[in-house]
Amino acid sequence: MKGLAIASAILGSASMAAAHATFQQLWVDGVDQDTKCARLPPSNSPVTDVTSPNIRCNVGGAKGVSGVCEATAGKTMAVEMHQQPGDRKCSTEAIGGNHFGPVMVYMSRVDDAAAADGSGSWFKVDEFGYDADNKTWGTDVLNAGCGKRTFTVPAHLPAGDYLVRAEAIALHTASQVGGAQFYMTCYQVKLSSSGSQLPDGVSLPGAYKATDPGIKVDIWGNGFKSYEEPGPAKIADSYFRRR
Ligand SMILES: *[C@@H]1O[C@H](CO)[C@@H](O)[C@H](O)[C@H]1NC(C)=O
Ligand SMILES: [Cu+2]
Repeated sequence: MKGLAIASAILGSASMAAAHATFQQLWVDGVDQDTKCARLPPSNSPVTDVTSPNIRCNVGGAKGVSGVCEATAGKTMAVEMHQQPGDRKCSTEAIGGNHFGPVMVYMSRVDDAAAADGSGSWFKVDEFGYDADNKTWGTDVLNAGCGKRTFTVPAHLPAGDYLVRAEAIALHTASQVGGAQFYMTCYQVKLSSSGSQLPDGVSLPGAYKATDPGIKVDIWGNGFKSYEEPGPAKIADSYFRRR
């Protein structure tokens, strides 16, 4: 991977594209939905401006697709990332090279998942930032799991349509403002549930600042010991019990 990074520096952006990636597939309760309900980005290039509406669902992601995946609150979903469109080979790293950083999943309740533009309220349902004990990043978890990150959809959410936003942030050049690379895909989901509690959320853009400690961060320095994910705290079961 060190070799790849050096080659990238010499050859420039054309070879960098090989290390870039997109979230593409969705699994619902262990069943592969492929890209049926994914608003696939037009390329595997990152978004770098946290103030752009592209930070919601990537470039072109305000526009819906026809497919909607049906899911059930309290059961699992998995988001799946790969470097190239449709290349699900587990022998290829999901996100390559030195693209280390957190993996997070947000959800937003919407009237119509195929029409929503992502301008509503987003709450965080999953995150894996950095485990200092074993020096594992969220992106390492993706690479070890054939691109997949599995999480449980909170059981207390109301039934209805949602956008599910998967995000990986590559921090290899994030010691400078604007150096973090954001890779997002939104999925269109219809949720069955007997729940009735919708968490408070945040706006995107809005929730991130270019200088947040989880966005402008030197992960290579000797001083780097722990990592703080950007955005709101992940919704916990305790959040719902309070209400
Ligand atoms: C490091 O620990 C986390 C749990 O916090 C685990 O998910 C991850 O797989 C571990 N990484 C390695 C390389 O063992
Ligand atoms: Cu990159």
